Amino acid sequence: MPAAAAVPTTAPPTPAAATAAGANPENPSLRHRLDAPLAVRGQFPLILPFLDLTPRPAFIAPADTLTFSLGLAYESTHAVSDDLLDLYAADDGATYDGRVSRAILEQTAGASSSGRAYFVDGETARLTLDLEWGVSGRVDVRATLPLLAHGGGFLDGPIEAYHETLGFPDGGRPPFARDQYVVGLSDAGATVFLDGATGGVGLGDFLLETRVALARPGSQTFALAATASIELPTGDPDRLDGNGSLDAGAGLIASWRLLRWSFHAGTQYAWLGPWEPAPGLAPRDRLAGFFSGTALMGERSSLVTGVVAGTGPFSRRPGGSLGDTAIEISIGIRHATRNAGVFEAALLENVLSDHNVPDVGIFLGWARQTRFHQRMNLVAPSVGTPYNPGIRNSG
Ligand SMILES: [Ca+2]
Repeated sequence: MPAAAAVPTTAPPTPAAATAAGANPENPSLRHRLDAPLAVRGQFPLILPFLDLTPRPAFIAPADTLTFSLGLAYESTHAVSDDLLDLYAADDGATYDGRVSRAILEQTAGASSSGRAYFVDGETARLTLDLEWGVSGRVDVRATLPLLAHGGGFLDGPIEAYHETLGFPDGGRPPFARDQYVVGLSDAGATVFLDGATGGVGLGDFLLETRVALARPGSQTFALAATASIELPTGDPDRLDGNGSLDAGAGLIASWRLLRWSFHAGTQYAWLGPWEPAPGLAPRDRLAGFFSGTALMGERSSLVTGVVAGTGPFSRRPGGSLGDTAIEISIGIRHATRNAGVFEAALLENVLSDHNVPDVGIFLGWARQTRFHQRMNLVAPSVGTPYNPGIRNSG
């Protein structure tokens, strides 16, 4: 079976035309699979309940295609407000045995000039099941169901050793107990505090997105698209898997292809619903942006880099970086198989010393595209269509 047989295209361009159009590999659908940004949103446990920007290309999915994707992000986070860190660093965590309780968090917030204290220490796995449907070539829709698992994890020791070996700042980890799961925020008398992960896997907030082409929908070299998103409150607010209310967003994305390079940039404004546990703790809407650069390497592989930055939902305040702009970078590789599938693996990193993003993580992804009508077995392919009838039974 030829490459990407499930996504037939018009006659392949000549090699010269392909280079001029930046469509190398020659098959545009193969390129579409290789040069998208990594679909990784902000993973900070206190921001995870809210709608955030997930980077997407501006190129709309071809009409009548269905793409099923799985993504797994696993991240380790350690974040602490300044006064709380000072308290524990004063005697190297001896007094409280390196453990933060709700009472200590609230006392520290009350005594702080900012009125705020926070502590986030844990590891979170987020698995996304994602279905994208190319409606018309100008419009596509996507549904994403996240599944979340939280725990103390196992990475605190290795991360401290890694920071020490490479001479990186320790991020305030040493005075605190290792491999615990604690997420706490106390601000102006309101507190959210989770000590110990609730076991098992929980549903996150269900995300619906659409993209609409704004310019040159057929172009393989430049695309501009508007986006609209709604996040439904399907996640349990008590596990911090959701915020318990509806979030909505609107945005703009642009993509360029130049020879073997592709660039994507986008922004999204999100109107966030109240945070059910304590509405006053997360009062701001979220503004986020991303930039992604990808380079095709060889016939079926690519290098994918990305930066995602966002502000909100927490207000800016001295005494910690919780309300500052959060910036996460990613770098990964992607490989397209010969049967319309794609595998990807990436490293997620926090390059700044700010305490408002996870420290380090990995992302693994897999996607496969197929034709909607064949997959759903709704119509038999008529004579002369480019569809391969055999695909119906090929799984
Ligand atoms: Ca939400």
